[in-house]
Amino acid sequence: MSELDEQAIEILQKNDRGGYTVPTAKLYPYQWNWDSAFVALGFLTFDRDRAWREVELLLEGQWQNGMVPSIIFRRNDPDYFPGPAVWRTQTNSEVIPPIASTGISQPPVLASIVLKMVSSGNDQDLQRADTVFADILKWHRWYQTERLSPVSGCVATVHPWETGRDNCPDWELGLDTMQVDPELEPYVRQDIKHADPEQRPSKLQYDKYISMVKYGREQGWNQKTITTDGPFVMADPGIHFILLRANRDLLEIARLLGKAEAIIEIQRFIDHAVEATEYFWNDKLGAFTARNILNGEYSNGVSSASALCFYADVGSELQRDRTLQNLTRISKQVQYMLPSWDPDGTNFDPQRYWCGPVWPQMNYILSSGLEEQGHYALAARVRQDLSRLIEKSGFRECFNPLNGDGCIGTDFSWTAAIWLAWASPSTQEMAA
Ligand code: 9WN
Repeated sequence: MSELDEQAIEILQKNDRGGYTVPTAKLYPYQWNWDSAFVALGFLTFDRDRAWREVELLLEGQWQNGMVPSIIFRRNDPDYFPGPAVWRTQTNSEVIPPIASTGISQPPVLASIVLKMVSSGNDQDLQRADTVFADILKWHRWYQTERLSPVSGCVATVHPWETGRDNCPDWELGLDTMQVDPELEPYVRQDIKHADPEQRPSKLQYDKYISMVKYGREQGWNQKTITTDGPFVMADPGIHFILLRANRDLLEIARLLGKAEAIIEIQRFIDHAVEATEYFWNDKLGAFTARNILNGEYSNGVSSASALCFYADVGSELQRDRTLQNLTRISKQVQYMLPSWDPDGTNFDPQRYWCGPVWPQMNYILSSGLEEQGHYALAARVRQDLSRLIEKSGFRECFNPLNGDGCIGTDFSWTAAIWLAWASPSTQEMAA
């Protein structure tokens, strides 16, 4: 075990709050949805029981309607804004979350992580998967019943924070067609006290994010209304591809568990998503990109979510070829793959949140997809670049793709987890 492996374990242990893990102290002091899923993979390398606890505690926050929220506020922490008092999700008697939480979800990578936990484990892991299976299926069903946009035929997102790629230039399309609520109460941001403001979203972006929260609150977090009438309704290739892959993986779990009815239902979700993939195809750019569902407009840049078609195993041969051409072009412009935003796109900024930096979990899923589809050289580059970044700059939240500097959060849980489960040379040696 290397020194970095030991450090990664220490970070996970230090960020453990008793069964769930915070992404990093101070900046993100609660349990985040897709962070926890990746974190479980890290724990899996040295404490399987603890890995399962992470998954189980995340699902403790699931709403009655099936949604698994993006953040679970187990206790109020004044270090974070917007906290439970702003989201106020526990006031509506129709949804009543079991624990205070946000009113939006995050990329549903959980089923794919659970399949990894099962396929690397034994009967006990399968039994544990059985206890969470129904909840995960209920979450995937929620996308079909409450979040399907009749206009686009695909799952819609109603807040940039739901995509996990918070202020990627993709979302400017949707932010441009909405107004800041004129009655927005004054608020104090906490994030810029803990991170460099130059690397975080702007004041106008934040005003719009909080306006969306205000709108959701005023709708009593009725997800159907927010999806059909809300101020921000976009299609995210990230959520689309991750959900499609998660459904494929959930289908595999259903087969292992012999769940006949679920198999039929999940296959329907998959067929529907494969068809809806066309909505994202941006022929001008030769890539799958985000779209504003409210006016059909396409994003003007390739993002780190665009190439997840390989991870989801979807798209025609031509679409995949053109996507690969884009990836190859981008790989020549940066020292470290994969930037979260196209260096040729407007608003590329190698240091600012989701406008350029490399994110560890994105490298992991992108590289897995490329490798599964036989694009070994590119897959290896994406993995090795992340290893080099962590070796150079430590367990940061994300990294500058041009010079490898670490950005924003430090001692970051998913960076530590992805290192242990995938990017560490010792893990690679063991797999060989
Ligand atoms: C809002 C915790 C989360 C990640 C997201 C990342 C960032 C929060 C923020 O941090 O989002 O959810 O305040 O910017 O964009 O992907 O899950 O690590």
